[in-house]
Amino acid sequence: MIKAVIFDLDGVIIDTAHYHYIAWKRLASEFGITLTPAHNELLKGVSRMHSLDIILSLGNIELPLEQREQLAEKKNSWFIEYIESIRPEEIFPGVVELIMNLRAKNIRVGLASSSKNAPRVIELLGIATQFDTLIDGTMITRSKPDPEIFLLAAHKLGVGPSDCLVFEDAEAGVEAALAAGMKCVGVGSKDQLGKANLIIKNTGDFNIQSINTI
Ligand code: B16
Ligand code: MG
Repeated sequence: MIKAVIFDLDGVIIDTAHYHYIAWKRLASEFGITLTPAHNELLKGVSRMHSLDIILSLGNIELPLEQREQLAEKKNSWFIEYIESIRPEEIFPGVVELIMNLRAKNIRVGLASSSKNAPRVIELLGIATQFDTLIDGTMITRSKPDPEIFLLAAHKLGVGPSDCLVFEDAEAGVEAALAAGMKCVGVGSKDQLGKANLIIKNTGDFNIQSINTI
């Protein structure tokens, strides 16, 4: 029996993944690197510094830590600028209803985002009170695909990992959920998320009646 559902944020509840992409693309272009949507799949769900390291490795660029931290900060300042215009209307269709329906079934609901900006995004969307626990990138030491974030969310929700179902749009996130011993719904395409127990195109497509048969 699924007792808790844990949602990723970027790409599952709202398309902030797009804002990450354009900010990274802007930074990459300063190094003559053309970031493509395929490269971007590698960045989804992973931490800011790890994402930067992936981008620099595309151009075979090695830089000292101090300079990499400055670059990560620069990307983040652009990202923060982009997200300030986020409005509740940008929540993907059917997501608020899905969360309400889960809560009506006494299923606990958590959020587990690798993003250190997740609290601000959730505030802008006005949905903080919908979650029984909110875990963000400031609360973990290892980002997805490590299972730490989902295990922490399950612990805070007071349920065992095998009682949890995770919604993820990133390959690293699907791997993290499975490594935590949880079931995982992949939101997106089979090409990236083939390991998930179920793949749906949009979060709102999920049929809550099938929750215990995944
Ligand atoms: P920040 P999620 C992840 O969020 C993003 O998918 C990933 O692209 C980003 O690098 C990471 O958060 C860190 O974000 O720079 O804001 O701390 O998908 O786990 O909600
Ligand atoms: Mg995501």
